Amino acid sequence: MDDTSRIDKARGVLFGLALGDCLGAPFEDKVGVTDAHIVAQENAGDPLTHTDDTALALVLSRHLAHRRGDAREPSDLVDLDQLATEFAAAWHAEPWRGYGGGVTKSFRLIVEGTPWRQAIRAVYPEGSFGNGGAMRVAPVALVGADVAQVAELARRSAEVTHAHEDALHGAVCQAVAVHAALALAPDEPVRAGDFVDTVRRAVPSPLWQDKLDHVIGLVERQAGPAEAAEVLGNDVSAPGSVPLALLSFLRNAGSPSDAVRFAIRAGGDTDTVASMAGALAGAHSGYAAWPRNAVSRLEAAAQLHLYAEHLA
Ligand code: F2R
Ligand code: MG
Ligand code: MG
Repeated sequence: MDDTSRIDKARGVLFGLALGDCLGAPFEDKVGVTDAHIVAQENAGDPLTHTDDTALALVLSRHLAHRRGDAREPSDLVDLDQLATEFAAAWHAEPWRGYGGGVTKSFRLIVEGTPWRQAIRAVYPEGSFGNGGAMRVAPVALVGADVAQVAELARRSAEVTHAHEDALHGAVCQAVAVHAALALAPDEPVRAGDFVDTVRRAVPSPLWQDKLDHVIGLVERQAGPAEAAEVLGNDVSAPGSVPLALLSFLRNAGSPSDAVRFAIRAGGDTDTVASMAGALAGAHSGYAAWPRNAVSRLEAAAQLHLYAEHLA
């Protein structure tokens, strides 16, 4: 892949993540949302304001970009102590971005001086299984050289807030899927079975294998958003949202706006599912495939361009 294509795909990932978040946020937990409602949002004149999903993805992008020059081992790209501090500082600067209840308490403890390993177990002793690790993980797919590196970086980027194994599997699932989508040419059809098999090998857990089996079944019978949400879930947990994002992409491969709209019409945690679907669709189709009017209105557009160029 030449430099221009690599940068276009990196922009596709980060702008897709942010666009899905911004377009999905107004529809969280709303029922009866149609394509017409979402298209009106895409074409409105207002700036598009992001939530915690994009805010933390920007922090992770900056972290990876800064560490790139110094890292001796690929795993050095994520410094756990530093990343935990940077995430907590982002929450402290903008607590109104719509953060989850558990992570809010953890970030407050970290800002007050509690070591992060202790802070993230203070709320849920078994760790959070929320989708916060997965929603922000896409930038690691831009810097990991292969599936093993991407999976390791995904786990490291997630474990500073999410200790539950399902949250870590969710981050790995999303990051490996973005990595696999980046490897496909924009005009290359996505073979859902092969694609899901790549992801499947990275998440060796009965629950996740079952979820991925359902994804394949739903692709085969061309399920719509309502059935997809009923079978896979559409909530703030990692297992209840990451598979739905993957399905939204696979059901609309080659048409990024439709992938985001499908995710939003599935309801529930719409900012996060649409954001993860957007990152996947942008990884496959590239920045050029996103509607210019909408991406130019993203409040973080300048930072997204900068980090995409750094990480590409
Ligand atoms: N939280 C939201 N949206 C709803 C609230 C918006 C706003 N704050 C408001 O008040 O209106 N969106 C964002 O949160 C999700 C990412 O969450 P994250 O970062 O994983 O946070 P957390 O708090 O760790 O987990 C989220 C919820 O999952 C449940 N949960 C997690 N682990 C649990 C456990 N071990 N036991 C029981 N419950 C657990 C809790 O309900 C957590 O609050 C994204 O959707 C992002 O957009
Ligand atoms: Mg959010
Ligand atoms: Mg959300």
